[in-house]
Amino acid sequence: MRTAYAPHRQIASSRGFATSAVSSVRATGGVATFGFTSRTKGVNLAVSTAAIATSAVATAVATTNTTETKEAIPMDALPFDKVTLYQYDVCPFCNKVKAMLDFHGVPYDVVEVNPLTKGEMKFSKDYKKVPILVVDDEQINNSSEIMRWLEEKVPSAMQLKKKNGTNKSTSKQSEKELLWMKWVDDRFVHVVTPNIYRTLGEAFDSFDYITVRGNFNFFERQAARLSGAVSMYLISQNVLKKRHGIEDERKELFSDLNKWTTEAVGGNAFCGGSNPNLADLAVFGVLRAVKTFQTFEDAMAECPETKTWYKRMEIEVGGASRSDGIEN
Ligand SMILES: N[C@@H](CCC(=O)N[C@@H](CS)C(=O)NCC(=O)O)C(=O)O
Repeated sequence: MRTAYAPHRQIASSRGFATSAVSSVRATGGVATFGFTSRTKGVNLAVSTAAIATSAVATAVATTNTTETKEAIPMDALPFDKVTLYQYDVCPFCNKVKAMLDFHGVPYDVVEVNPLTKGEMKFSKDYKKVPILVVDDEQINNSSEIMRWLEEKVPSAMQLKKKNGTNKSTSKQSEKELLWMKWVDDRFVHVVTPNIYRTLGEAFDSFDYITVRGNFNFFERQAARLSGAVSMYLISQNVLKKRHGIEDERKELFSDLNKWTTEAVGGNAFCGGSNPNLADLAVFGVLRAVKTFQTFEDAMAECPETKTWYKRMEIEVGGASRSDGIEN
């Protein structure tokens, strides 16, 4: 069955981070993200710090390669025809959405947005952050809103829940899922960010990634590499950590991950019980975004419970169902 959607109806989120579109080094303004913009000699140098994460250099990851390609849901079985994700490749919020799409095997196109010009997002008049998901003619903004929207629309998600019975959305379970999803957006992302800029070396590693996976022209790329790492290191130390009350970023990351596995996952396989719920996918997405960085390696070494849960999630999520064949 196909549903007719209103053209580009926007589902705007009221709970999104308050970063401005031309964000963040207005770092004082609400950089809750891996993304920032700095001004260098009049050039508006926006760098997806989301970049943070995935260096194209596939450094040995403390996980096994379990990402078998999962069979994608045939488009015919879905209530829509075309799914396009506008993203910065390693933006943690975009990675939440990719985890969701991959988990359900929904085929999707990816448009890598140039963070300087945002030319690819001209169609979006008021909302200038990523991720944006366009499904046929409908635009959905904000990672958590997108995940919820997909959960309602993608039949396999519902079937999975019915079949197993353990993931029933009782109000208690929904509350738990909501609580931890909020924790990811309000806390976890902000703990991961300063970790990837913890030292100048780590900040440079992060920005090396941008030069490989981000959508920059040659000049933007060089500028981003040179100024991005230093800027983000300083911003992270002087602004982000203070804003989120973080002293020792590694220590707090480990403690947050232990909190996640103890309180959210508990004695179960997942926060969602025997199946992942949206909170599992959100935490997984944020971690997968940084999987080639020292932060991730340290976290897996220091938090064995998280490593076990992450491996379980890797199997559940499977390979990327994006149409360009690039792994997430
Ligand atoms: N609450 C939003 C936050 C999205 C967000 O802040 N995205 C960053 C990239 S990581 C962004 O687009 N910042 C604006 C910019 O780069 O200009 C969500 O969950 O989707």
